[in-house]
Amino acid sequence: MSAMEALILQLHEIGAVKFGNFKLKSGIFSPVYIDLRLIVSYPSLLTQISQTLISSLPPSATFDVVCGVPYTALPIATVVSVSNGIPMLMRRKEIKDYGTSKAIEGIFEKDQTCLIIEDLVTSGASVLETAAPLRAVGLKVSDAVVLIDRQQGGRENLAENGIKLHSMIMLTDMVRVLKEKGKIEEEVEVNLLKFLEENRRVSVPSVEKPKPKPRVLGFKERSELSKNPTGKKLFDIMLKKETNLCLAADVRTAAELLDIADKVGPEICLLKTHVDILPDFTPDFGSKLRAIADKHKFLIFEDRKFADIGNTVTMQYEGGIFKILEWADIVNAHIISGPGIVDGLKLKGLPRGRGLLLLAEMSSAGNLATGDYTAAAVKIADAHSDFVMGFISVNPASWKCGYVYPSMIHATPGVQMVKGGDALGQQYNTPHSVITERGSDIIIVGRGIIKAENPAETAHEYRVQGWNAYLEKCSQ
Ligand code: 5BU
Repeated sequence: MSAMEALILQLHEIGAVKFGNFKLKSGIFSPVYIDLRLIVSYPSLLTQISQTLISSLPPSATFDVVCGVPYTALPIATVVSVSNGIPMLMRRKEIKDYGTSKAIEGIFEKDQTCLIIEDLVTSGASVLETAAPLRAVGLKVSDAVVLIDRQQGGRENLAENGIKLHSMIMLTDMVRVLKEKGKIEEEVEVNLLKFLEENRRVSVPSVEKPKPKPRVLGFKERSELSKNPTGKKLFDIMLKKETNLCLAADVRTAAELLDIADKVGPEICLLKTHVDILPDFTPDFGSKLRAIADKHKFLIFEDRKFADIGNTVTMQYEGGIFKILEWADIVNAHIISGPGIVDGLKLKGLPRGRGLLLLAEMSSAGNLATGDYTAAAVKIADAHSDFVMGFISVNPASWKCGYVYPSMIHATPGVQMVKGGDALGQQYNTPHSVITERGSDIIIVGRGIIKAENPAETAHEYRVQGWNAYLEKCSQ
């Protein structure tokens, strides 16, 4: 008797393979049900499976680490790891919204290859769910090994995603062996072969494989699409520094602002100011902040929220005490006064290569920047894409124009580690939800960082969360 036949008989004996009429996760009814969760109760069987899995792989399947698909394959992967001396990784099914919020636990290096281990494959959806976060953190996934292949399209679905499936036991082999050994009647075998014939390909359920959505472009491709020099620069900085964090530096004094800018500088792509809140502002503030920005390679965004007619804003932008045009790479504007405001700011800003963010949405409760107002902001941005580099937005994924608006940058205020709000109407979402579900690019964080005991450390945590969420979005 071959090792494979012995294994099939043992699986049948412990009741891991049952025949009848069962509803599967994919919704179809099946004459066979396989429950491999039982194998944890049979240590010698678990060892045997884990050893045979690895020895059944062709030499072409090389890898540095293994990762089991949670949960049933976790013990199999653990035994494979221990008995073959191969390091293992674990994928979290639920990503925490706090702490390090890692999707993948364990130590690895970028570009290492990870073998996925699975107990049973039908459509391949579970393997794909595990491959996505592995790929998002820079690992290569080219092979998956499975104990039992139900032969219902998993192999093809995985191949389409660049993963070669290696199966230890095919369902048809299993049924043949059980019939030969007198464990099942001929009728059961015929019934099962008919079922397989009718269900050759179970598609990956729509949750795992959404309807063709526009592909999420990365910052590199989007930098090429941006028509504004500061927009391009910001995309490039984000990519190079691997950060999509903007610090809202709402501190009490200019001295404090310069201090925190220097400390948090390495973690951010952008520093947002409200220069009119600083009691100790002096004319050299701009040049001092610029020097820090150049040192740490971040851009400066004065959150001035211009709102007047074109002629007035030209003067507000360039003149007064603050001379914002001199030192701020980016400013923002409401569109309440119509497109003339963009023309006015552009007159001064574009010759200096500056960029403008339009307030398409706001984070505060009950604000009026919704629906048609948001759509009007998008229209104005389109008509001035040489100067408008993006939007202040809260949920661009919900915009009718489509959430992939690749040349524009979407920056979102109202971000903290925990969803909630303050006593004056501010509303907070988490970095992960802002970047993935809400389709934004940059998280703007103020009090979440500046009120922390160690702002630089906390900024680092926000940065990791924001950047991992971006990588996750790109890998989908
Ligand atoms: P917070 O401390 O993270 O709540 O600070 C948010 C910052 O973003 C603060 O400077 C606001 O002025 C700014 N902001 C905002 O919160 N909501 C908006 O819609 C816009 C700006 Br626009």
